[in-house]
Amino acid sequence: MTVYAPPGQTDSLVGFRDRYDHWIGGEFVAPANGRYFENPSPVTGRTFTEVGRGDHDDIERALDAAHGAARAWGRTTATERAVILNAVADRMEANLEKLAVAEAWENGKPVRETLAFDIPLAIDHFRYFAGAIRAQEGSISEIDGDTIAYHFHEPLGVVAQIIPWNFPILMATWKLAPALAAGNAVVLKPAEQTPASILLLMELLSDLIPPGVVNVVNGFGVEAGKPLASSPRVRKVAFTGETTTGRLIMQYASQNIIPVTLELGGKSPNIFFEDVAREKDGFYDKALEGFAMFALNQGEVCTCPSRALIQESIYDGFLDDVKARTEAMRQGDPLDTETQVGAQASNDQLEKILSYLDIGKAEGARVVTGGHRAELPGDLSGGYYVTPTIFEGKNSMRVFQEEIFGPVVAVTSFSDYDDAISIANDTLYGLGAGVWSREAAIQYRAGRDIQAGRVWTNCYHAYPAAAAFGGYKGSGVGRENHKMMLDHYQQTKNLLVSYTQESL
Ligand code: TXE
Repeated sequence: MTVYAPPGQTDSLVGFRDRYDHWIGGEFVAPANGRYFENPSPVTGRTFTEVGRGDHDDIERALDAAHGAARAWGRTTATERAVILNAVADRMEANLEKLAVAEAWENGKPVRETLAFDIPLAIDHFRYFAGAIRAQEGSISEIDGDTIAYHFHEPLGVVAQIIPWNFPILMATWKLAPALAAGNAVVLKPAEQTPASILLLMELLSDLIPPGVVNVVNGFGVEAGKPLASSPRVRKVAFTGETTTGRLIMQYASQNIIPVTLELGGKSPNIFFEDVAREKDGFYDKALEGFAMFALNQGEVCTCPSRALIQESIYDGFLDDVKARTEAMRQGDPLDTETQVGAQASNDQLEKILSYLDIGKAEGARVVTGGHRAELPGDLSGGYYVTPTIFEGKNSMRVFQEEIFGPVVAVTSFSDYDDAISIANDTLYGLGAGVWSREAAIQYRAGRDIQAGRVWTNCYHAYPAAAAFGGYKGSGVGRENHKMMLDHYQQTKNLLVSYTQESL
C-alpha cells in the first residue's frame, strides 16, 4: 500500500504551478483579459492553483499559433510524426506516477486507477496511432487503360478539440493522438474543472512537440469553448461532453460547414441472464465484478453501466450478492492505492448526484444500499464524496432514463430475452452496454440486438486503442479509438491523371 503525498507537500511527486496560463506556441501565455479562476481539488475541496480564464482573444492567439505550425507539421512524413508520438509515450511512461497522482488530485479519482488504467491507456494510445499512421496507405485505381485515380490522405489543417473532466489526460490523448498522427495542428480546450494535469503534461512534452502544433486554451464553455467551436479558422470540431452541449457544437460547426465528432452521454444497460448464476464459480464472481463497474471512476464515465437488468429467476440472490459486493468497496483518500472509490470531480457534480438521489427516492425507487453523501474524516471532509448507491425500480423512472454521472446504478428485472432487449433499448442513448451469459447464442444475439456502439460481452469498461468506440442514437456521431479515427482527421485528395498523349 502507498499513500502518495498531495501536491504542495515537500515530498510530493507533483509540482503543480500556483498559476496556469494558456499553452500557446509552445509556452505559457497569460490570458489577454488578465482574468483567472480558482481550481479546487475534489479530494479536499481546497483550491490548489488558479487558471487563466480564456475568451475569444486567447482562442484567436492559439489559432494564430496553430496556423503558423500546421503547414510544416502537415508536411512531415508519417515516420517523423510516429517518432514524436512514440517519444511522447516514452516520456509519459517515465513520468507515470507523477501524471497519475496529478490526475487523481485534480479529478478526485483513485490513484490505483490512474496508475493502472488512465495513464497507461493514454500512453498506449500514442503508440497505437504512431503505428497506425505508418501502416496507412493510399490507393491507386485504374479507371481505364490510360487513366489512373490516385487517392491520398491529407490532414484537415487546424482542428478544435473540447474535452470533459472525467478522464482529463485520457480524453485529451484520445483526441490528440489521432489528430497529430494524421498531421493536424490542434487547439484544445480542457474542461474548466480539470485543466491543470493537461498543462502539466504539455510542460512535460514541451521539447518533443513542435511549438504551435498543440495549443491549450483554458476557460469556460461559452467564453472559450464557443469561440473555438464556431471559429471559421478550424476545419473540424471534436467534442466530448453532455448531449445538450453536443447539439450546440453541431450548430456552431454547421455555420462553417465543417465535420464534427461527438461523444456524448449514456445510460448503459448491463444485462445479467439467468445462466450466470447456474454455478457460483469464477464466472459468477466475474459477473459480480461487472456489476460493480458502475462505481468505477465514481460513475463519472459516459459508458457507466448505470442500468442493471437482472433476469427474474435469479433476481433476489444476485441482488443480495451485488449489494454485499458494493458495500465492500473501499472509499477514501484518492491518493491511497487501497482506495477503490474516490471523490466526484466537482462540487457541481456532487450536487447534481445528490439531487438525483432525492429524485429517485421521491419517484419511489427503493434504496438497496447507499443513497447519501459520504462523510469522510480529516482533510477529506471538505471533498466531494458519494456512497455507492443501488436503486431498485422501473425503467420509466428518471433515475433509469437520465444520466446521473455518479456512483449510482438503477436495477430492474426482466422476464425473458425479448423483455431484456426491449428494456435495454428503451433509452435516448446508445453508447455502451454489457451482456453477461455463458451461452454463445445469447451473447451474439444480444450483442447485435442492443442499439449501442460498444457492447461488452462478459467484460466491461475495457478500452483498448484498437477497438472502435462511439455512440448510437443520442450518444453521438463518429467514433474514437481504432485506426478508423484517422479518417475523422483527414480528407481525401484524388488525383485523376490521364497518361495518354492522344486527344480524347
Ligand atoms: O458538460 P459540458 P458538464 C455529462 C454528465 C455531466 C453533464 C454536465 O452527465 O453531469 O454532462 O457536465 C465545454 N460551447 N457529461 O457541464 O458542459 C465545457 O467547458 C463550447 C458526459 O461539464 O458538456 C467542457 O470543456 N464548449 C460526458 C466540455 O464542453 C462548451 C463527459 C464539456 O462540458 C460549451 C462530461 C459551449 N456552449 C459530462 N458549453 C461524457 N460523454 O463523457 C460547455 N462546453
